[in-house]
Amino acid sequence: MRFASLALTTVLAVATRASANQHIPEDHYVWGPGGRPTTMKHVRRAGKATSSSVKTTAQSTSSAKLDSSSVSLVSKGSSTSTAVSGTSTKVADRSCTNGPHSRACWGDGYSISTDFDEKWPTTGKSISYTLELTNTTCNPDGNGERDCLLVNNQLPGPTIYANWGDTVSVTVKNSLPNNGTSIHWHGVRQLNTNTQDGTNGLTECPLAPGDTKTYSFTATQYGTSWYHSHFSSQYGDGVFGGVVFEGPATSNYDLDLGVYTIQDWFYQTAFQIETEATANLQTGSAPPPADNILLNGTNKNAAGGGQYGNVQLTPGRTHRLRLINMSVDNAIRVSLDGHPFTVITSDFVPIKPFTTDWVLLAIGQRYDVIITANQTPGNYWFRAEVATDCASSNNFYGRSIFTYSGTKVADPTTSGTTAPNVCQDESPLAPWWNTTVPSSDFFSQVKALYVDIDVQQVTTNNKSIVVWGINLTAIDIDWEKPTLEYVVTSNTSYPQVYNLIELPTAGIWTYWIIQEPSGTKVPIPHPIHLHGHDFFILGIGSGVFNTATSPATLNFNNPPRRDTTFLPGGGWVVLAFLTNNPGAW
Ligand SMILES: [Cu+2]
Repeated sequence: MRFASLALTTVLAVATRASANQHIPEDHYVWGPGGRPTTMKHVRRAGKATSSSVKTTAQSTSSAKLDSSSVSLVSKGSSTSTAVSGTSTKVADRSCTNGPHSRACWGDGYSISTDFDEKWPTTGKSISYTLELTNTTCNPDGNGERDCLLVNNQLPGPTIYANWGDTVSVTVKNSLPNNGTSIHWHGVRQLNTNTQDGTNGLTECPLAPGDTKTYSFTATQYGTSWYHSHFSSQYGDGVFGGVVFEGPATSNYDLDLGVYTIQDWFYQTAFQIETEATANLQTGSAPPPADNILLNGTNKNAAGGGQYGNVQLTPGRTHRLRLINMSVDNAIRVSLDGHPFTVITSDFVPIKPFTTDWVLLAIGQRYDVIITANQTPGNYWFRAEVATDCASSNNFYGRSIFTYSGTKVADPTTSGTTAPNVCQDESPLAPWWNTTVPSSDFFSQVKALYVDIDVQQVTTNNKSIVVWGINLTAIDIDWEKPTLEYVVTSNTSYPQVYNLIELPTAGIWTYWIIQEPSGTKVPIPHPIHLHGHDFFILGIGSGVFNTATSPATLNFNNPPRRDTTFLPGGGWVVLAFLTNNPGAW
């Protein structure tokens, strides 16, 4: 699957001084500046290869599915975050309370101008939810019942709501008879709560059938996100839902329409599709296309069955809609006929608003948009189109109906605008907070990470596995011994297959050139996501990052900030983040 949590980094062992020419030192390339090695490496977990080949096979295969493009990031030491500089025109004071005409305010001294890296409300409130996972069937688009793994018997699962600064406490009961699980809270910073991140193999063992765990963490940021199973391909069968942390906003609006989930949908289970995708990739062909796109869990199917979802707009009012792409394998573009979007967030980051007809969402990305109901009252198509320019494929398309209240719901006759076809993040994504990322340490701190898809010769099951590698290596973790266990027991003998990159120094800026190597088998864009931190996107480009000329093109002055971005197919993206949250990410 193309979506898997990323983490970056490498061993920052030597503080190499920048050369006079400000070139990137060669030792900062994990595999050397000449590009990728001829074969990817896969190292067996010590002590298991000979003792039980059957067990080793099973573990290699399953953990490759689980985290095929993950690597562990460990940052040790106390959190001593370096404050980033910020400016804002909205001043927080106690009389600044949130309302339709003062969304920049929040209350009690907090507002859109609060530096949420440093400070958030202490509400003293704990919000509790219980999520039960069951193995059942579902039929969201009328094509027929199929096996589904659902949260509280809903697709998508229930939305978690909390206020900025609340403690969120979610009890997860695994009533799946045949699956382990863990729930990851995508984009949630988990400041000093790494154990609550919900990543099998990194921060916890899978929750066995019948087991229950209560996750607890603080909403230090606000906006829109989602939770999903982090166990193998499981979330593709329905184990996900929205997350809303209420807080201030960079634009006013009257009504909040809540989360609007966008997802690809397959008529086979995620596990069947993964097997098929692996077989296809072994022969150099593409993964199977999805069968449909669901909007808030529904759509008609290609044969005309099923139902369109409906959203009611209040004439003359402005509406906030929280877009989330929860797909397994598809980047998706959306628009609403006759109603441009005013975009106010990139993931959990408030941005300077801009207006656009179409929004492209990589898997895991969120954009909150404002829609003004200022057209002739009636029915309007909401369109969700698979982004073929991102190498995504789907046999159908997403449609739902937005209706002005007072109008009878009917199939619209509206037409849309032509969708763009450039597979990259929306722009301009200017964070509301002006942040200057220091450039002085770039040449001494930057590292390159090669990310690519490949077939690894792990042949104990008579097949090779297909992986997304970071440093061209897939993570292969012993579920009984998550990375975090090594950290908390100060055991530094990490197996090489844990693909771990150590960041031993807290409070420093680190810089990462993520490169899909030239000569890649399949030059396709890939979502890049980091846990426990937002990253700043200093630049993107096609082809190979040129260490002599590309650095000058990077933007350190209020660059886009978020937790999920696109790595262009056959190209590069340069990210920066501060080591201010200890843990294994
Ligand atoms: Cu995440």
